[in-house]
Amino acid sequence: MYKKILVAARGEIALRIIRACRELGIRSVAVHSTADRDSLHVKIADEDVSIGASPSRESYLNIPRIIAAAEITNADAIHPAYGFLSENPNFADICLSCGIEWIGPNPALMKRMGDKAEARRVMDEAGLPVIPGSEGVISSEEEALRLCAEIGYPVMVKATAGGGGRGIRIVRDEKQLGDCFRAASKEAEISFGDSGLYVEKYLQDPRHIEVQILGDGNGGVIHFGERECSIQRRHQKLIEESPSPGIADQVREKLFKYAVQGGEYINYNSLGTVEFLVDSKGRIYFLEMNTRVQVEHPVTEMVCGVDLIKEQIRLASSGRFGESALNARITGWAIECRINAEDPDRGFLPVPGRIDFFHVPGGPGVRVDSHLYSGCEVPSYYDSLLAKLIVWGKNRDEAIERMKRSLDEFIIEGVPTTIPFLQKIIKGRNFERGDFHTAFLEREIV
Ligand code: MV4
Repeated sequence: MYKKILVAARGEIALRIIRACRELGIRSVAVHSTADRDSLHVKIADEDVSIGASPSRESYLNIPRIIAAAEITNADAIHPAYGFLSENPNFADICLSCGIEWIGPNPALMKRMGDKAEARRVMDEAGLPVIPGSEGVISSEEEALRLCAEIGYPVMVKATAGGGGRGIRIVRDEKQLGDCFRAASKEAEISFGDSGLYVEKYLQDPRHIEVQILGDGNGGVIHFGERECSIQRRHQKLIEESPSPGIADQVREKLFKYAVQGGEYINYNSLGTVEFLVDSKGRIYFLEMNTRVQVEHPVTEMVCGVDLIKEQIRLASSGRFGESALNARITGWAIECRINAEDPDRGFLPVPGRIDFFHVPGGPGVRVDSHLYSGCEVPSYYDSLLAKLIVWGKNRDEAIERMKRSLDEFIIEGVPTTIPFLQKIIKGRNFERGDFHTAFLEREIV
């Protein structure tokens, strides 16, 4: 087992990973920017290294500084968490060539799945149903016109280097295609340095459901059930739950089968997520694969009784599944709300500031993953996630009641938060019915 792990991240997820290290008897190293010098992840880690100025580019995205921090502290491995460098195969390669182990899949797989058009092609080859669309990246506007006429409008144009919905456009008809194509291509070039696009048939009001998997790199892949992630705003998930309400058990079993099949086909060797869209008729389509731990992993942990981060670390060091991963069974229901420092009345504008008072809910079935404490500062440089509130209940009704009372108990003073907005959704009729087709959240796709 590793003796020391450097966590290349900040916020709640850095804390989460440091906690897993502590339980495994592994020493932890936190890295931090100037703005984060008083952050909780720095306080609870065994060691910490200051890696640069507040902007992410100068600290959490600064590869030489992070590698230097790992060398100075003699860390055996780096855990990239989510965000920042977690999906950067180049960073993974550099770690490995410096003799530092990478707690994630092998870099070649990260690269393949990071290219969304390539991922589609590979999963099609693996026998997964993919959304009708282009076979790879489209090379010209003329080719796009020809293809889209074949597929039939509406279509979606997506950046191959994007993912999670960044750099996508709906195209309603042929007349819009040229403009959308050029705009998306330019945007992709600016955001990702890769202008490559692919197209897919636009599915009307699908559900977004993902399956958590763990692969051992020897052909073994296990799954930990699904997560319903349909409640999003501008491609940011707001509420996730497991299991997904309102899909038939046959559909659920197929999702598991496809996720495992996909993981086996690529010989996946870490924690990962296979994302699907499911239409109102229960038809399943592969969407993307994420090669990192995800924000919403705790809902899976709550229903499976597994510590996914510990299992991921154990697997990275030994190449074998742990007993608790192999014995995981799904019990009850879990829901997660993401609480952000944003003002819903000002278009969800992120609002940094001092947390004057912080009180978390507790009691049976309640978990809060947060890096906040009374008196801490929320810097303006990073994403606005303040806390994840996760509840477990023996069934969905109990989980919903727990979520309502936990949101009521939560006190965050000093910055506006999305708590009132989440309360409105959770208390609403559509959420209660598990009916997300009706798009009760404003669903701006572009
Ligand atoms: C789609 C889609 C419809 N058709 N792709 C991609 C990333 C994720 N944030 C949502 N994505 C979508 N991809 C095709 N071909 C619709 C969405 C979508 C969505 C899907 C399920 C639930 C909520 C959604 C909100 C916006 C976009």
